[in-house]
Amino acid sequence: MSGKGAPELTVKNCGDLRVAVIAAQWHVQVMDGLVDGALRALAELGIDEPTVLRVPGSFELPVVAKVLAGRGYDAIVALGVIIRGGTPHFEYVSQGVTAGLTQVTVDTGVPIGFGVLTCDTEEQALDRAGLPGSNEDKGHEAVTAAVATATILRSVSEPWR
Ligand code: DLZ
Repeated sequence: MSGKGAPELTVKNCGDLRVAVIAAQWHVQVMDGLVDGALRALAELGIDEPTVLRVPGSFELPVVAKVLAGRGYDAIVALGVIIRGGTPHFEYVSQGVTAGLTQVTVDTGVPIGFGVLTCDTEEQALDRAGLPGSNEDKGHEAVTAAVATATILRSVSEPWR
């Protein structure tokens, strides 16, 4: 999957949205970049006081997302980095997180920005982490997508005039 073709999203009137960022702790340098990118995006959107929670690893993201989705958040952003090793563990954790977050967002109707990198190498992850020299900024992208989706949902949940 390539980052080419990503849209330039414009998101307006979202400063009042309640947003939570959940971030795993494996691969510290990459995670620091993802979290910084997410917080930068929130500040640009005028969302000044997001909830930020750190969980042990990416596998813990779905359960926390599910609980937060039931507590009134308008959008959730899940950040993690999973790097392939020499065992099938990579596949199990990657599939578990992806399926878990998908289930939570579809079942609850709360948009979840998917900022979980699944990479063969740490170099690939660093290139997507929004750090100086990175080509992509996936934490920033995940926030923009989640908040954009929350504004779309809010626009259609208002009564017809
Ligand atoms: C165990 C594990 C491994 C091997 N690799 C990663 C990883 O690359 N990225 C990540 O976020 N978490 C990893 N974990 C931890 C699991 O996500 C989880 O925290 C543990 O299995 C405990 O439930």
